[in-house]
Amino acid sequence: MQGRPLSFRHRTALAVGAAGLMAVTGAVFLPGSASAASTLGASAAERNGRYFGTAVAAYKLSDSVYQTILNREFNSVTPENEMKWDATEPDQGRFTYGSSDQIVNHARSRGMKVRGHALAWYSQMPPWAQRMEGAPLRQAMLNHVTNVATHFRGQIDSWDVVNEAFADGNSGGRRDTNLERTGSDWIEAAFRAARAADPNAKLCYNDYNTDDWSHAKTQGVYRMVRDFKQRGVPIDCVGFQSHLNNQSPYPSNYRTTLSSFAALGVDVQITELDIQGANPTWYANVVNDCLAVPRCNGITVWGIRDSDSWRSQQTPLLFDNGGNKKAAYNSVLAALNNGQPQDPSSPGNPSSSSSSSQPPNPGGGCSATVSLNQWNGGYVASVRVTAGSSPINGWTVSIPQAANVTNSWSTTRSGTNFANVD
Ligand code: 9MR
Repeated sequence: MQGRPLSFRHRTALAVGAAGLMAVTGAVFLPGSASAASTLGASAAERNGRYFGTAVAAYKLSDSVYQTILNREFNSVTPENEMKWDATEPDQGRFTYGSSDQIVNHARSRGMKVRGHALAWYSQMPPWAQRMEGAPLRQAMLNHVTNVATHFRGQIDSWDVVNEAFADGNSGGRRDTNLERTGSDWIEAAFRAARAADPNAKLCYNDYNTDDWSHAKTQGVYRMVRDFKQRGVPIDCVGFQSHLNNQSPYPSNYRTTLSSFAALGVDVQITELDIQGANPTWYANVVNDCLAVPRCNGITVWGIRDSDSWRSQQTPLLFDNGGNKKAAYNSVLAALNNGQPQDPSSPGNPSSSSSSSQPPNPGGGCSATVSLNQWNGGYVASVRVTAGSSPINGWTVSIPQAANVTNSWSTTRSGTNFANVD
């Protein structure tokens, strides 16, 4: 094992073979016993209660093809535009909730979660707010957050409290907007107002182009979240929009991004996923990465059919214009169904205890323990790698001989004998 500096100290790894040796990272193998849910939402729910959601437009709920797919496949919705500032407060102090209530009622009456999107955002502000600045804008923003979060109190699983407040490019700093110019603490003020209005909703910061761990923008958001956690600003989650395309490809360190944020003590959510050309491999990678991070609550795709997408010409979604499942759909469902039913770190997980052993010679600054749980048809081996005096973010568990690996979760294998995580 080798250590490299970073922020989390423990990782749990699981593996199973039908007979013989195993090893790897964060994986469960259930030969012959994997459940095979037939819809995205049902499968995600079996993975520790995760959700698989979609953006929804209220005016499409009367489209029978659209509604049939929505109700069949998804267990979370995000109003695509209906909760934005321009929709909910078109004139200052006059709040309108018709279309947002319609989506919330549709979802909740069917047991779906609702992601609220978005309370404070420089874009899609109503014209009256666009014209404001300084203290009056700050007060209007906080009043808006309070009013909208109060209206939906108790109905929202997670709120995008602040959306897209960081700049693109290499600065790692904030985006220059009229909200930013009200004082750089406007973001934490928005979070505090949201917490006061709806204490039970998870409060998220949400942004795009924050998928690549090495990007300045990702690091800028990371520093803000770390600071918020240190100072007790009420933030519960970070949303990664993950609009992936040829200019913003799936990054191989995506899992590192998710786990690094999670290590700060926040949940992570993939909030607006779409992928140019609906590359099935990239879609599966995103699912696998979410499943590998216990605090990744779920995935939302940004629309149902390609024709519903804000980037429809890129055909980035899971269903074609006729509502037929695409290859990416099958890839996503297979990845979900391959995920372990329950995270090893969850309380009460029966596979997390049984026998355990310590390798004779833990290497470097870290150590590992292995615990084994067997049942008919296979076994789960849990490998817990623990950092030594300094944190690590890269390590490898090697399999001495090729194990009979039948399935994996949270695992990147190279060759037949190694499992790597970074
Ligand atoms: O999909 C949304 C589209 O219908 C709107 O015209 C657009 C206006 O800004 O917003 C789109 O959704 C955005 C989301 O609210 C925030 N992240 C980027 C999304 C795609 O632009």
